Parts: sequence; structure tokens; C-alpha cells
Amino acid sequence: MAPFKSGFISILGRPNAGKSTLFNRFLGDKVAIVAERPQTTRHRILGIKNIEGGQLIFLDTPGIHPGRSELNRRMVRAAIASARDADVLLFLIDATDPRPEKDGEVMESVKGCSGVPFLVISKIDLVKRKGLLPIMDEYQRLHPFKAILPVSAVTGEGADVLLDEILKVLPESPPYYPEDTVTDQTERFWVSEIIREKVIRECYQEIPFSTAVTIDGFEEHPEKSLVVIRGTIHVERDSQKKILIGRGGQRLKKIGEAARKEVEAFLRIRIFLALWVNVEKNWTQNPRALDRLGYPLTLDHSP
Ligand SMILES: Nc1nc2c(ncn2[C@@H]2O[C@H](COP(=O)(O)OP(=O)(O)OP(=O)(O)O)[C@@H](O)[C@H]2O)c(=O)[nH]1
Ligand SMILES: [Mg+2]
Repeated sequence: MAPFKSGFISILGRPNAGKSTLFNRFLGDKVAIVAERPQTTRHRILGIKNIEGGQLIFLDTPGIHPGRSELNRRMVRAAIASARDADVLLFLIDATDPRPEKDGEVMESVKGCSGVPFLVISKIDLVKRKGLLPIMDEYQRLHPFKAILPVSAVTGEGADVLLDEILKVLPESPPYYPEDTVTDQTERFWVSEIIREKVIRECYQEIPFSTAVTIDGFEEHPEKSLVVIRGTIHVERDSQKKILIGRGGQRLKKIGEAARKEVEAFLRIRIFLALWVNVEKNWTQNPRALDRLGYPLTLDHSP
């Protein structure tokens, strides 16, 4: 029998490359939030896939980008930290938007990490097959990749081949986590992320990077098959609060309903979700506010 293999696989790349979508595809569940916008993921999120003969521990990470705010810097630091002890580094690039120079900076930022590097060309369902060859050619020169593999996280094309390639290079090791563990995120944190995802999807145009969500109450009432969740959406300015609430509270209601439905479907329990909006001036710049709102210096653990 082949020896058991287990190890950590860090998924790295620029914002919006498709990291979280691929991560979810591997795990077969929506563990990480996804949006059509850059800088959606802010923490390092761990997800575990058990297969015959191995345990693959994936790390979804924030996109690596030149950070302007303290929040940006903490996000990038978390991504880089996730690569430090990883056995495999998956560098994701977007087939619809190849930028060798910027992607090269991502690779440069984790130089010295010893994980086996793969180049993963994502979103191949959106491009013509023959368009991939010049991309492969160009990137080959950037870094000594073990292999270059095209995938679509949406259709699943290429995902199994990629898994096989990863398993081949993982070290022999007993599993790190019990077989029934899927993620290291708490339910509370996951719910806060789902709410944040709905805010991004609803208000990105007006409030691109300025919202945080905290969960202030999470009360389970098993006798009523009900969980009562109280959350606060934090924004940086009064004007953003107005936008988020919307005329007659319509927008906040829509966000709350979308989040509630998704959490109910996932946890298979009735949810009562109450949301408030709080103005926390310039929280993305302020280290103390960041600590308080769920973005401590080391975001390399999802809380
Ligand atoms: N068509 C298609 N769209 C994809 C694919 N992978 C991701 N997307 C879309 O690309 C957008 C960004 O996906 P994410 O998974 O959030 O990207 P990310 O790299 O995690 O982004 P950040 O967390 O912001 O760094 C979303 O709208 C996804 O639906 C794919 O394989 N095919
Ligand atoms: Mg992401």
C-alpha cells in the first residue's frame, strides 16, 4: 500500500485571481466567501480535504497587492506567512488577465519559501484554448515551476489533475487533523464573512474596501430550532452608513435577507439575524480598531 501523505498547500495570487473559488471547489463546500471584486478574502483560511491515501490542507489567502492601508499590509502579511511552512505553493493567475510583471511580484514576495511551486492558470472556461499557450510560455520564464496546470474552478476542468499533481509531491506524513474537520474557522467567523460578502456584492461600487463585520451575539435555542445572531457592519464614514442602510432601510434589509438565507441553508437551522451599522472612523488605518474588528496583526489564523 502507498504510504499516507499529508501537507499544507498555500493558494497564492493577486486579488480576484480565483483563489477562494478554487479552494471551495477542492473542499466541495462554500468555506470561503467569493465576490466579483478584488480584496475579498482578508484572512488566511484553512480547509481540509481527505482523500484516499492523503490529507490535503489548503490555505486560502488574501490577494497579494501593494498595500496602502494598515489593513492591506496585514492582509498581505498573512498571505506571505501562509507560504512560509507550506509544502506546496499554488500560484494562481487569471487566464483572462495575465500580468506577468505583477504576478512575478507575487512570486518574488515569497521567495525563500521551500514549498513546491506550481503555476495554476485559472478561469480557463472564459478563454480560448489556444490562448493558453503563449501564457504558459511567458510564465515559464518567471519561475522554476514544477508544472503549469490550467483549471476552471467553475466547471471543475483540470481540478482532478491538479489534485493528483499535488498529492505526488506531498510528504509522507500521518494526517494533521481528525477526519471530520473541514476548516479551522468558527461558525461565528463564517457567518460574519457571509454577511461581509453580501455587503461587498450589494455596495462595492460605493463602499469598496471599508466594511468590517463583527458578530455581537450568537445564541442557540435548540428547543425552538433557532439561532439568534446579532451582527454589526462597520464602515469608515457617516456617508457610507447612509448608503449601506439605503432609503427606508431597504438596502440593509436586502443584505440581511441574503445572508440569513445562505446561513440557514448551510447550517440547516432557522436563523434570526439582526444587523446594525456602526461608523468607526478610518478603522482600516488604525491598528487598535483593526485588532478590535477581527483583523489582528497576524491574520494567518482565521478566528
Ligand atoms: N468563469 C470563471 N469565473 C471564476 C473562476 N474562478 C473564479 N471566478 C470568478 O472570479 C471572481 C473572483 O473570485 P474569487 O475566488 O473571489 O477570487 P480571489 O482570488 O479569492 O479574490 P480575493 O479574495 O479578492 O483575492 C468571482 O466572481 C468568481 O466567481 C473560474 O474558474 N471561472
Ligand atoms: Mg478570496
